[in-house]
Amino acid sequence: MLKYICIAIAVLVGEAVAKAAFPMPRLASSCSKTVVRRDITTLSPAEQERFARVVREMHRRGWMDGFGSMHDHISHQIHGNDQFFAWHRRFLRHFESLMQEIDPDVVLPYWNWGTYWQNPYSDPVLSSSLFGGNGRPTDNCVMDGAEARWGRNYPTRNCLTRKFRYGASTGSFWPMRAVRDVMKTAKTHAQFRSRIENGAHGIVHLGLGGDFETMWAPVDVLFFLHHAMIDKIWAEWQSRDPQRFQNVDGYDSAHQPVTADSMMPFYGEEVGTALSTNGPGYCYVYDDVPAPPAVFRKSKVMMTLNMATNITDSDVDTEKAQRKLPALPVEQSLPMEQSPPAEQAQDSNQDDDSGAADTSNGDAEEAAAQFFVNGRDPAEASAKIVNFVPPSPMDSAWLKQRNYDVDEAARMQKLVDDVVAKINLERKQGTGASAR
Ligand SMILES: [Cu+2]
Repeated sequence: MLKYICIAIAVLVGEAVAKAAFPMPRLASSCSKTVVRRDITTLSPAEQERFARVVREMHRRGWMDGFGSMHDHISHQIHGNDQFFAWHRRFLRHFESLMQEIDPDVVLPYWNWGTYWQNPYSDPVLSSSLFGGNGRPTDNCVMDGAEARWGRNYPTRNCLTRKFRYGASTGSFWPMRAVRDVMKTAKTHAQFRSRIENGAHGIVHLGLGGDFETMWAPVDVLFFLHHAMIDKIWAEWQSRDPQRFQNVDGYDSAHQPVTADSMMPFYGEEVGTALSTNGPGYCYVYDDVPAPPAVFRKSKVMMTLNMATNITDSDVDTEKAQRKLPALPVEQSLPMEQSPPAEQAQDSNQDDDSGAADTSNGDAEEAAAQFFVNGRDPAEASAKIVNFVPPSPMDSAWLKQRNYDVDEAARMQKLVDDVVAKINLERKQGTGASAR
């Protein structure tokens, strides 16, 4: 008990200091409702605009600098070790809760880079109607989309930058089929974390370049959508075994074991409290991942804190209700018909590697393939199946500099190469295989 009181005092002091510049709302100890995080491309134009409005306001208040700075300062504690998944889940929830201070009905969407894994630079998410694309050639400043001409004040005063890996293009990302391969084969949390962090996760940071490939990447809101995708992938892996909502394994940056009782850096809450997306204070599910079972771990630290400051669940809820802004003139309900098709939801839990996988994205993949036949006769191109291209290896200097595991990255490179070769072979044989 004394331990938790000490931690609670430390958290309260830390909060007071942090609050001066950057709000750190404490998580509620219950859920008044559970929200659905969706693929941003399935949001209606009005919902997308509403989201853009909120993030512009967060930027105006300087909060994006706060997120970039915070992530950069503790980067070695939250990357390259098994705090990675839980800490980033908490970090996303922090971001989402600040979004909700501005507009209580906005939910963090995710960026499904698996849809346009072949030609991410034609992904609508990277278009001017959403997050904008590459920085301009002269100074890499992002000039279009929701973050057009944004400035940042961390780590220096500059514009927000992106610098795609290959000039005009980012290079390929991972197809979901390769991600699901990892979901299937990784048995422990540590294995799964290392494979995802050093594979599918890293390639997106490297591909977008500029601020996105640094440890202050959270100055770019797109960081949160990319990490929501990573969080969704973790949630899907967890949904395959209920034990994964209760326990973690592996090591932290100080080579101490990570357990459900370990504290998350900066937040001072137990890792165990972040293991379920719809546990107390988190209160969300993903649109195509089965909802976690209703077994939650309540934080001993938070209960002690709430006792110390007399905050009860009902206070938190009332406080939230009072903060509600007047309703905005847009539809409030989530249009369910815009959710991914049912086949995809089934596919998310499917271990079967065969051609029975979801093919709803075939058009995007064919369009993606067309990119690589630029300059060829279109008739010839459509008559011929053009091979998909796997992501190219991440440079080892880049990996080392950012504390990635070079050996794991090489193993993941082999895995994604093999999966893409398999997809290409199946396409050639006309077995109707899908990359997802
Ligand atoms: Cu991170």
